[in-house]
Amino acid sequence: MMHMSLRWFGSKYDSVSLEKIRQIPGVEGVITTLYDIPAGQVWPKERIKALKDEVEAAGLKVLGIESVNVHDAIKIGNADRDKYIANYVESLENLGSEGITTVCYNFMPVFDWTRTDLAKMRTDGTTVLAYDQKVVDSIDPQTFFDQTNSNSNGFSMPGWEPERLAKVKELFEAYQGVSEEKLFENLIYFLKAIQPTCEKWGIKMAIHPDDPAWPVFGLPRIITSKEKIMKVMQAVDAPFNGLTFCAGSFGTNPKNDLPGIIRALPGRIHFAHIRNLHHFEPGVFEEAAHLSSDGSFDLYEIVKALDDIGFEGPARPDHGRMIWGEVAMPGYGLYDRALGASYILGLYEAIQKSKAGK
Ligand code: DNO
Repeated sequence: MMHMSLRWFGSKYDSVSLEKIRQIPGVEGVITTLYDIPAGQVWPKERIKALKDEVEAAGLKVLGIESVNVHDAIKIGNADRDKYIANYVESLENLGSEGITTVCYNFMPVFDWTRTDLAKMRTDGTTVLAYDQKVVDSIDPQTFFDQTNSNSNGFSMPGWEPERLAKVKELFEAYQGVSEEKLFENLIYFLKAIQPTCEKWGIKMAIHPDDPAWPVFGLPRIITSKEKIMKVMQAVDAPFNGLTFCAGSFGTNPKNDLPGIIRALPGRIHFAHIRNLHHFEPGVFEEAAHLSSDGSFDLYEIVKALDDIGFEGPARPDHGRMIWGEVAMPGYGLYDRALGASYILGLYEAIQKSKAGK
């Protein structure tokens, strides 16, 4: 059984309240985080407990964390990485002991997800996030970062934390010499180091694919296709080591067969991000409404593939359009994600009933 959730950044950071999330039919809980804790620092047990209490008091569950971010020293493989890994392990201990056992993270250097337009107007007056490779090719990373941050409706966006990215240039220098192979080795080193703690608490680590699914600004990317994710799954072949299946990220490359990726990973998909994109040409796309008819993906086939492999984790509607005049963090308004949740749950119900021969 798939568990429907909504991402929630915490009461200080999110324009959407838990009370509103609670009113979306079928949404059982939230995927949340301690947004103010920079990558590399320990998540205190009291803070985790307070977060859990707040969510539960609103009648919801904490279905997972997105994200416990990985410090760049770990990704780069710096001499001090073990210190940051020890902190990560402590955060996992604290989460595990509070019964929180699904943890999403990514291993993208410097930038997390990348979009070139945070509010592209569509013909129906809605706005969406969009990507055009030509724009990325024409500007330097610092300008890109500054533009992204000044167009975010005043919200600090996940993966674009000002303190981490204040020194984009230095970070880029630190990644000099980190090849794809090196980044992969550093990921495996990290996974092996956290494995005992994950197994102790039953924590499922769910790596998020790279978005877009190719190198940007010359930085290496290692989670971009079925072959690449299988390599990570095989290198540490244990159930704790799993994937956040993200339709929108793998789907940036039209060559990725989304249901095929899902079907290749039974037991290893711990979390699902379900959304749709509309492709114009290779490297140029915009995010669409969740409906299959609005974009390039077949959402029915995606939900069906998840169901067929026995997926039992949390799923969330991913980035929504900005509709009905809502002002929110780009991609993370209430209205379109609520429509997305209802649509996905509708597909899910139909799949269950047709399986039962009804
Ligand atoms: C963007 C998100 C990503 C994702 C991280 C996971 O909206 O999908 O920021 O949360 O890559 O660590």
